[in-house]
Amino acid sequence: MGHPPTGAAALSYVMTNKHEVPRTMGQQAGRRSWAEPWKIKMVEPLTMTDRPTRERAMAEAGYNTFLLRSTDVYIDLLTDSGTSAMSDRQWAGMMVGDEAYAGSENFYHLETAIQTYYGYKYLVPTHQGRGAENLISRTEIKPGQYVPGNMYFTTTRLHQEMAGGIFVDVICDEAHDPTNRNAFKGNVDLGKLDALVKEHGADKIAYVSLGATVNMAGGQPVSMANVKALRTWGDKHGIKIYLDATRAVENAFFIQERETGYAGRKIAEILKEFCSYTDGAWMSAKKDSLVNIGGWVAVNSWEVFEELRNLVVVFEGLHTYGGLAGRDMEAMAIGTAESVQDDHIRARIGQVRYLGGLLEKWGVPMMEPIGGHAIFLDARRFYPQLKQDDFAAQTLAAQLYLDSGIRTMERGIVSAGRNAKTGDHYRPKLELTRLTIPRRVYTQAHMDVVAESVKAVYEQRESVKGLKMVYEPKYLRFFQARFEPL
Ligand code: PM9
Repeated sequence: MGHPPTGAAALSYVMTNKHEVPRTMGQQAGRRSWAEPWKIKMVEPLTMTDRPTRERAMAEAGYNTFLLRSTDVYIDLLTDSGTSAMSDRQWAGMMVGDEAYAGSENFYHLETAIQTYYGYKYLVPTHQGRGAENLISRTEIKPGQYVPGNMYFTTTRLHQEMAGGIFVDVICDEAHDPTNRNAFKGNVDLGKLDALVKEHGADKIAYVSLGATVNMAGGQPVSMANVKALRTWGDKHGIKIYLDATRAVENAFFIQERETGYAGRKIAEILKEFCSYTDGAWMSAKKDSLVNIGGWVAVNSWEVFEELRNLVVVFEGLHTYGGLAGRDMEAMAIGTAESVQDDHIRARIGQVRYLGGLLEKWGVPMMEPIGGHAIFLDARRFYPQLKQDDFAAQTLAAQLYLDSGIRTMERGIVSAGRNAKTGDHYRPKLELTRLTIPRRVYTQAHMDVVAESVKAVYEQRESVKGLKMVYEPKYLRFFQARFEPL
């Protein structure tokens, strides 16, 4: 295991990203403790259930945690999407919603916030991230074009495919190995991009779809050096770079922590610099921006904006509300400003690492290094007796719920879905169960309870058998598929 590099070594760390993150860095050892930069004003009681109740609920839900009722869940780590606790300022903002059909004051506040913190010129609000994905995919993809990206995301790839695009994975190889501890496992491999241009020609490439951080790779970051290099590459070939900015604030934290020259820079500055190398972005504001609903797409080109603004009225609503209430846009504008505060993001990732640190200590196999928004358990190593077709990660999510009422999510073969042309399962190398931490919601004591449950399930791992799929919906099957125990 290496030490943080200095001098010439630091340059190679940035340029090649072959540098390993030491475990002590993952846990922020040697530094004073992180603590939440807020105190609790309102609480929501949790339900605790007994094992027979959970067994019944899990069977009724077809062993799919998405089909559980939330009242049957104790600690909900299904997703960090739309599950944040809003601040008192955001709730106050909800009270000044301007619910005019057109030209709501809150839209202009949101527009200013996105211009200020993300730096793009033109903004179109949408009801959530996939609304924005639909608009940008329809605008920028011609049928038959390739869309290279740093690992697929479920809804993103589906919209790209529905617009006639063909997704191609161009993430670095390290991202597919859960034991590899490189610092920037979200990076695009420019060699893979070059090969794609060589094979098909630049005009067959719609744009580069850049996620930061990379959700399906375990919340792994993209370096500033990589996005800069991408910009240069895009300019050379006349290919645009679009950012999935859903967790770009968390990405900025890793750049501040790991990349030479950024230690003294503010998260807000790093985020804006990162975005400046891209042509535009789409956003699920339900994550970084601390709101329960909302999204946007923003670009620098007037022509692209014109097309997006045209389309939004078909699918979402007028271009000054995009399917949202005025109050939602106000909460999003305030949440955007709160999300880039250095203390906020340090505590947010500190909590994820706290949980990961406990599991690391107990030898539980997981995706390393610990990423931004979640702990991803490595179900292949957790249950070596199960084949991928036994749905190891889905099984692990079910076992965690049965043990303690904690709800997690599969991120493996079920999430990957099927190849639309061949009908075969996509078989991702990563077979992961995600423990996703909502922002500003749970305490350190909740994390202790979660860790203890994972440990208990790990200790009983040998007796576990897998699942078989008994119902499979056509799109995004992980949401509604049903299973039975083998
Ligand atoms: N992500 C998540 O839990 C919620 C839906 S899938 C269970 O991780 C990225 C990187 C996302 C994302 C949603 C979307 C779509 C786009 N990009 O859910 O439509 O993580 O707001 O955003 C989920 P919406």
